[in-house]
Amino acid sequence: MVLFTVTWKETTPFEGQKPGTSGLRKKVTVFKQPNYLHNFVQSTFNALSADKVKGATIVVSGDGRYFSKDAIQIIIKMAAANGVRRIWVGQNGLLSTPAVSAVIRERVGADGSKATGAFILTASHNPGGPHEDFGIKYNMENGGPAPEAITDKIFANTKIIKEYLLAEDLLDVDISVIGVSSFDGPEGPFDVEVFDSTTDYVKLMKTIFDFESIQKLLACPKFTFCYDALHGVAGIYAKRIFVEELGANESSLMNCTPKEDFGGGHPDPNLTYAKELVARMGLSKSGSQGEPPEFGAAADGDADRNMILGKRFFVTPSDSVAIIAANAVEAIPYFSSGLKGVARSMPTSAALDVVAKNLNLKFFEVPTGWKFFGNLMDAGLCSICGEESFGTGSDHIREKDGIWAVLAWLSILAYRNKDKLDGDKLVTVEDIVLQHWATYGRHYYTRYDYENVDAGAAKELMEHLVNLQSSLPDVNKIIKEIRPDVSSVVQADEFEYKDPVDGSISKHQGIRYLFEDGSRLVFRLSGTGSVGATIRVYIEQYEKDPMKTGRDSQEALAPLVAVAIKLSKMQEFTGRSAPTVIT
Ligand code: G16
Repeated sequence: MVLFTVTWKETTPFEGQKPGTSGLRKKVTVFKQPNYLHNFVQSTFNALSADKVKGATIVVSGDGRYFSKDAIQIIIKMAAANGVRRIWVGQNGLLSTPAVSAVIRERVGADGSKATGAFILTASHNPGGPHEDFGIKYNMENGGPAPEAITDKIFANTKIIKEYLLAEDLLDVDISVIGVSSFDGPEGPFDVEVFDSTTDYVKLMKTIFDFESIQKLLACPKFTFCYDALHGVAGIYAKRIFVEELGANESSLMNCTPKEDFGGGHPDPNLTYAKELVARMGLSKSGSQGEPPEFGAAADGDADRNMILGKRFFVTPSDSVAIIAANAVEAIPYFSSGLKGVARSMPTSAALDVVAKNLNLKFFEVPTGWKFFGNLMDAGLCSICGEESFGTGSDHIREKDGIWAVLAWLSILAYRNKDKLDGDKLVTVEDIVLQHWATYGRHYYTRYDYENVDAGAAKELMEHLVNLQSSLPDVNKIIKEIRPDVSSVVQADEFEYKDPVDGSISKHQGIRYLFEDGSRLVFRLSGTGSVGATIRVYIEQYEKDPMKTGRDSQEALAPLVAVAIKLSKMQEFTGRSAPTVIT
């Protein structure tokens, strides 16, 4: 047994260690400052109840971005010093965010141990590398992100921290090799177990989906498939599930080797950043080379987000969750006994609301941030949920799940095509979406992102939009001057949420302008950036008439977009004449 000692190290607080929508995200250069990561980790240990630290089993891993390997060794040494019994690390420090959630909930150690939490090392869809982003967040025993009560405590602790505990002489653990390293400290034994990153997750997926029917679909020569991991951690799951388990051709995988800097790209699965996939699917302006595949999908760095594409066809995330919910009971064995309820984040389009109403399902609208779905799921109120920000998932874990979303779509396609695999024509992604619109109507939807705007200017713009809300007649006067053809605002407010399970209230969760015809304009500041501010403008319009659901969405939404930009005085406040990203 290798011995280690514990040292109290003096430190002083850093400003700005407030966890955002999903943990603390900053530039690597910020994280690399002496004691910066240590302060946050110790503040987290201090925010947890003693039984979740002393003698506990904690997972540490992430999307493998630059600085992860150093961070893992630091956290191991701090965990040992804080009396943690055992650390579980995915091989090479890799675990997708959904896989971490699955490991917390499902994995049982050789001695019967279960994890009570996890440090997830990721900045999600933000770029990686020495000059890019790093991030850390803590997930709880239910597998979901720490609730605000805990993140507030962490933040409060970071402001007063004076010392942290470190097992300085603990040797670095080789995280590339599966196995257990055992140590002995002042409080007893301490183990680090490196395990296979995919096993627990794959096992869980097999209990949810009918792999055999997906296999048949993928084996059909008429069904062509491709998957782009954007060099994030999804690649290792894609190889294991799509190729080894389901029989897809290895050539259907794009950018599936995880890289510390995501190959220099922006690992955000949207129409702007997933360029290679978008071109392969025939969706780029320059057209495609050759016939695009029938189905394409992408993931972000930590594989919790997803983008679903058909041949020359984009499925909005808001439509995607609505379509999965509408088809789940028939197409996905896990849901065969019915859905407990469905939920979406506030800025997500109301496509899911219409499905919930038609199928008579419980429905919830929560603020942005996956943690809000967790309470509903723990209380048995929600089976499927999703967000406009390319997040979709279910109560199988407590994180959104990029690979799950792809398997859900493949299941729907397999179900719809089960009698057609030998025929002339398959039901396509586009067919499924068009049929959905014909049944439920279409929510035209777009999001404009203004990235890296001056934080002061963004704040002023938001204040301006709140001030405007005090007089609806004035708002409507301005709107009519901009576009007389746009309907009138009937309600304007800041979204506030009362959690139906614990009664907690979250205020200031986005500025809403709701129109008489069901259209909506929503404005909010991103909570996941690492520098400056990102303003998000969400624009939505409902069309029930099946004859009018086939328009180009940017064209259909042009009047509302004009209103959103002028009403918010976007150019005056930010100096920006165009958004950075349109989805
Ligand atoms: C995180 C949360 C999501 C949320 C998103 C919003 O995603 O987990 O639930 O929708 O942030 O981002 P923003 O505040 O920038 O609009 P992720 O994938 O970054 O962890």
